[in-house]
Amino acid sequence: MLKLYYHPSPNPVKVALYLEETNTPYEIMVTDTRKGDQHTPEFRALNPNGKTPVLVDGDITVFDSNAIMLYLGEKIGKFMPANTPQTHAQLYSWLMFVATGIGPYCGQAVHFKHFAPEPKEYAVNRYDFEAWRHWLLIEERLSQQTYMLDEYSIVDMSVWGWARVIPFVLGEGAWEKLPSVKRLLDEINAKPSAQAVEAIKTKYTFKTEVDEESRKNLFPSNERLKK
Ligand SMILES: N[C@@H](CCC(=O)N[C@@H](CS)C(=O)NCC(=O)O)C(=O)O
Repeated sequence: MLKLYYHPSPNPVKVALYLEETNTPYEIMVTDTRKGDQHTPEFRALNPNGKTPVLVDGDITVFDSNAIMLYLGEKIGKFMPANTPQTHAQLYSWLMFVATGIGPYCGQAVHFKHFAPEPKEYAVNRYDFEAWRHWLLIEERLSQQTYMLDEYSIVDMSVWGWARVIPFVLGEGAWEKLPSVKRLLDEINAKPSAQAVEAIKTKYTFKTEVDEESRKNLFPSNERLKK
């Protein structure tokens, strides 16, 4: 059975959504990043980058959420556009846009707004600006068509992973400027597959506090400031 090394955060949830959407059996391998599970030698052997998710499929290991989405899409053959240069150009462009834009800028916006020490005005401004800029491009796309590609696909699932946490990233009023993103989020949230993903965090125990131990495990760069 597939093993999904998992924490209930934006990048791992998109993979769980794909597995639920395709009724693919999988085992959750709890990887509690607040407790430091991502830094063990066993985990680093699976993902040298020390981050969730990782998928183990027999003797095959895939890390990085969007790589896993492509791996599963190609293996299982569902929620992938037709294999033409035109449709794959759109697939790769938008999936990489999520991977290199939405994910990193939202992640840094969250870090600086909610977790970084002062002074942080410059960084908050930059990452909030960039996170907004990226989401407004998704909004524009989704205001013109129902899904990111011609049909519901792994790209929408990747968008969903981060759309779930938009108020935490951009602020409580964000949906007013992102109605089409909210439409897609609501549509996916209403699916039993998405509800099954949300239930994972209640079936397993994950640390919720962001205390000194969590900060040490999530933000190892802070250690350099103490020297
Ligand atoms: N590019 C990676 C980023 C993975 C990532 O940042 N994962 C987060 C959860 S969303 C994590 O494991 N954080 C723990 C840490 O940074 O130590 C992907 O898309 O999988």
